[in-house]
Amino acid sequence: MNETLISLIDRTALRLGEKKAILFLRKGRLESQMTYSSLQQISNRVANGLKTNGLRKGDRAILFMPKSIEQILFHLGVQKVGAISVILNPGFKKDEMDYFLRDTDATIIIAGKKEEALIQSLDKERPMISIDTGNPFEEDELFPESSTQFSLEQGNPNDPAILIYTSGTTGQPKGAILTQQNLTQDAKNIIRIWEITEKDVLCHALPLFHVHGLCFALHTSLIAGAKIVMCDEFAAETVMDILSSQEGELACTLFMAVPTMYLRMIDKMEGAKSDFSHLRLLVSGSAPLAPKDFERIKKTFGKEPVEREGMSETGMNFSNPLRGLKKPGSIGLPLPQVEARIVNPETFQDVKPGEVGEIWLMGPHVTPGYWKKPKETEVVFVNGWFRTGDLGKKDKDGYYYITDRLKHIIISGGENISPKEIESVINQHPKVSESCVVGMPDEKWGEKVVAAVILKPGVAFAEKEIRDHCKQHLHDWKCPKEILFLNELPRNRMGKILKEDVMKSFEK
Ligand code: MCA
Repeated sequence: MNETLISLIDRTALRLGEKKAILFLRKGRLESQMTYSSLQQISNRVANGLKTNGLRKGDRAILFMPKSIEQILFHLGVQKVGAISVILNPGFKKDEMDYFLRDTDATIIIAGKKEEALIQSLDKERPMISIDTGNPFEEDELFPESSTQFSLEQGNPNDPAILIYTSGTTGQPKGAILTQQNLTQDAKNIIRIWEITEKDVLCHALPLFHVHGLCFALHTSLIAGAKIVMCDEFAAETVMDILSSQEGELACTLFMAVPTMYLRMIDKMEGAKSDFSHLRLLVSGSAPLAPKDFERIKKTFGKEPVEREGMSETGMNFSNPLRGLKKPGSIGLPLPQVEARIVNPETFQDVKPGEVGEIWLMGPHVTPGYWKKPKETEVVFVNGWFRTGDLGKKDKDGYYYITDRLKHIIISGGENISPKEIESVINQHPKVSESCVVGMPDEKWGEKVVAAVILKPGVAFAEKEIRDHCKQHLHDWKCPKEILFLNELPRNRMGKILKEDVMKSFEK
């Protein structure tokens, strides 16, 4: 039988039985926990319940809810049906959700209590299951009347398994399709290079709506049989407490995070000394880790972080070695079966060793494309090679570095944000003539979203109106941290806006 993500997880769960799989903490307090056999049996009930609600193989199921044990059980249930999990950021606003409902044409939505009203306001007809994730999880909570027996769908490596929406440079996010083969290849790669086993305990403080928290952290842990200490959200002091536990059921061996999280925790530590020698692996990713921050992590935790690189479209591509030289500023070496080239983006010829070019990838981990977007899919592939849109180079030891981006994407607190999407929202404001959104370097966020705005002639100053307008139409994380009003936007002779010059106007 072809391996699928869920067949690998199910096999581990059946083998490990009463071993603890997930300890769920809410606001730092241990609230509920689940063994591998409960995970296996309840996700069977959920799969049967979803089928009763009309979900079929290949359908899309949107999970629009807070991070919770229920969210994981629905994700596994959707996978057991052979349907496609679409896990979305619960902070999305009405316009954003309207787009996702249309783009996925989801058969069913699993919504949290707070998110339910927003879905209702958009589409009363679409089947929705509303889940109150605010109370401690009870084992008989989900579909108690459904059978705990479920025979898995025969999987096919090319079947789409999840959609991960990623900011597009054209404005609207694109649903990167990850197939069963993409996910199983990715998970096996990571388990292998980081030697994840059932002896490990992962501190999971990432959201589940990106490949970082979903694939690199959750899927690998469940397949390897590790225990997961899962936080409902990231809070620096909570995570520091967990990571400081050297024994007891919250004692961890692994931690994965974005640089902003590490910096928050280091600030909280304020130089206090703690022994983290029980942690065998600290991973940093989703945004570049500055060499100075590599050193700060090393100083605070007494261990060098492993910086790695991935994409929503490919899962993980590069990692510094678990055992061996970790190079600050480098994203490390290609993972098994990841083929990488550095190519001149104009001529498509490989650059000379050591020179900068666009990183192109090929391998069983690479997406087949974007959901219902054939044009956007066509432009990212050249003779089967995936164009990352990242500029980089390789050193003489084969270590890769990302040096710049060809695509206009801002990475704020590990979140990829499209300037175009924000500009189009700002430009809808009746007082705005045009705008230009750029990412400015920022100690806290890595890059922060800022907007230069040109008001229409004769209208009054409108900063608060524009801020409120953004908050109404955009996820909070996308809203500009700074708004600058200019008389005109700097342009070259062709009329193209000069982003570098716009950035200069924000330099203090
Ligand atoms: C929170 N805020 C942000 C962000 N997060 N602003 C900009 N960018 C952000 N990323 C704002 C909130 O709106 C709020 O604003 C204020 O900061 C405090 O919010 P809070 O939630 O307390 O922030 P935090 O907890 O201190 O830090 C946020 C965070 C979060 C935990 C770092 O940003 C996060 O979970 N980032 C990781 C996202 C992720 O999983 N990335 C992986 C995708 P106000 O005060 O105005 O209300 S990339 C990926 O998967 C690739 C493929 C890969 O390889 O990993």
